[in-house]
Parts: sequence; C-alpha cells; structure tokens
Amino acid sequence: MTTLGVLMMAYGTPRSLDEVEAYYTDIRRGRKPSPAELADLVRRYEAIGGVSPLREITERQAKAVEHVLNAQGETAFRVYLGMKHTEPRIADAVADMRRDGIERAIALVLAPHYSAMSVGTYHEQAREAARDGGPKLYCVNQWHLEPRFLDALASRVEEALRLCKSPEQAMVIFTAHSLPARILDMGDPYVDQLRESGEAVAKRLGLAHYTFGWQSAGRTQEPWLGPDLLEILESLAKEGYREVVVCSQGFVADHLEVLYDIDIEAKQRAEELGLKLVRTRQMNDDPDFVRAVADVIERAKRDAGW
Ligand code: FEC
Repeated sequence: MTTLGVLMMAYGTPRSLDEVEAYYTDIRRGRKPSPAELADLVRRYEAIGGVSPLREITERQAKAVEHVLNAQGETAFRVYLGMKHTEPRIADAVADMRRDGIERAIALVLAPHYSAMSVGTYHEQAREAARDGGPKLYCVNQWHLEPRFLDALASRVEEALRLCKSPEQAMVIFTAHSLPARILDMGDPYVDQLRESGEAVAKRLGLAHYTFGWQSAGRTQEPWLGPDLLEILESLAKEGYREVVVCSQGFVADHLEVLYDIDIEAKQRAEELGLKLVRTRQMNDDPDFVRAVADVIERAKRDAGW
C-alpha cells in the first residue's frame, strides 16, 4: 500500500520567552520589533504562563488526525507538521516527505477560512518547497463549511449558552483574527466565509441574537478589519445586553490570541462594562474536531482523484 502524505500546517509559537524576539521578527517578515513592542508581547506571554500551549496542541491534533485516518484502513496516511513561524518549518516537513518517498500529499492549514494573507501564504510556502522534487500537493483552501466542523462549533456555542443565566437574551459574537482592511479591495473571501460559517451555526441553533467581530488586530499603522471585539462589547453594554458568548471560530486551538486577547483582555473589559463573557471551548484535539479534520482530508483525497 502506498502512503499518502498529509502536510498539516499551523502558525507555530516560541518554545520559551527567549525565543519571542526571533518569533516576532519572523512574523514581521524580518523586521525586528522595537524594545517596547517586544516587551509588550513578552508581557502577554507571561500573563498566560510564559509559553503558549499551541505547539503541544498542534502536535496532538496531528497525531490524532493521523490515527483516525489510518483507522479507516483503505489508505495509509502519514501526517507531517510544518509551521509558518517556527521549527519544524513547512519546508522541513516537505523535505521529510520527500526523504520518506511520499509522492502525493494533501496540504491543509489548521485555520478553516481562506484568506490570501493567511492560508494562501502557507500554501505558497508549501508549493515553493515542493517545486523541485515533489511531492505532488493537493491544497485545501478552506473547510469552514465542513458539516462536522459546524456541528462541533454549534455544540460549543450551545454549551456556552447553557452557562448564561438567560441564554435566549445573550448575544453570541463570532470572531476571527482581524486582517488589514485592504483585503476587501483584493476580493478576498475571508469576510464572507466567516459569515457563512457563523450563519450556519446560528441556523443550526436557531439563534436570535448573534453578530460578527474581529480580534487580535496587528499593531501596525494601516487600518484593520473592524469592529474589534472590545468595541462590540461597549456597544452591547450600551444596548442593554448583560451576557455575551464569544465564539472564536477562526481559531482551532487554545493559544495567545484566545488565552490573552479573550480570556484576559476582553473579559476584563466586559467586567468593567457589567457584562458576563463566556468563551466557547476551543477545538484542540477533541474527538469531534479531529473527526471533522479527517473528513476534510478524505474529501480532498476524493477530489484529487487519489
Ligand atoms: O499562541 C501563540 O503563541 C501564537 C498565537 C497566534 C496565532 C495567530 C494566528 C493568526 N495570525 C494572523 C495574522 C497576523 C498578522 C499579524 C500577526 C501578528 C501576530 C503577533 C503574534 C501573533 N500574531 Fe498572528 N497569530 C498569533 C500570534 N498575526 C504574537 C505579533 C504581535 C501582535 O500583533 O500581537 C501582523 C503581522 C505584522 O505586524 O506585519 C497579519 C492570522 C491568524 C489566523 C490564521 C492562522 O492561524 O494562520 C490571519 C494562532
């Protein structure tokens, strides 16, 4: 039986506070952060315990998906992890596949919605690395409407609503990582896709109150997509809401942008405004999510005709 590769790609995170500067420089495409910017990022990592659990969770996700795929029996799958901003890099994973004689691989980013500025750049790196000598790649651009992924989101929103005193009065806010607003002029599908998956979850649950917002905007001069989660909390408090559920649907793991930006920063703002904020549980390596990702890969295999 030949083995089909899966190039699973994720953001990556520093292993320790000593690595934060190099990581931040990589995110900024080689431009070092100023001492103040670096200190601010170190402070946020310290606030979540010094390191982000992202690396460990990504590794668990990859192992669990490989296990589920191989339990089907028909095809042997081998998952290779490649990170955008830390080791092992996407190019390292592609080189490992080549070394292992993998001829075909499905490339998937652990981010469900497509933007040329996010998922698109992972695929560019993967294609570049595979250009000379392969493997042949089938790139999955988006998987935000995968039925089991929507089920997993819906069950987490339902669970969070159960923690509210008046679930039918609570506002559900679907968030995702903000991006520079210029993506709107590029005809990028990111904003529409976030609405599509949020609407699908709202429909599944018959939600009466839901809205969309952006979080974790970069600290750059140019305008980013808004409204920001913190602004939405202010408007909702003014409108008389008392409870909100934040569903960070663009992220599939616990990491800095969830554990700091929502659990510390947004919760503190909500408290000042007299709002109760409940965040939905992240997907991590929960079996329902792992099954959904395996479905995405199996679908991609069929679409590729492999
Ligand atoms: O837990 C961790 O250690 C890592 C958490 C983390 C994830 C993540 C995901 C995305 N980002 C996306 C876009 C941008 C753009 C910039 C940017 C900057 C940062 C910084 C940190 C950071 N991001 Fe990130 N991102 C995570 C962490 N990100 C830290 C730098 C300091 C800061 O601004 O907070 C701006 C780049 C620039 O300055 O030029 C753009 C997108 C995602 C979701 C998709 C994906 O996972 O790839 C989009 C997780």
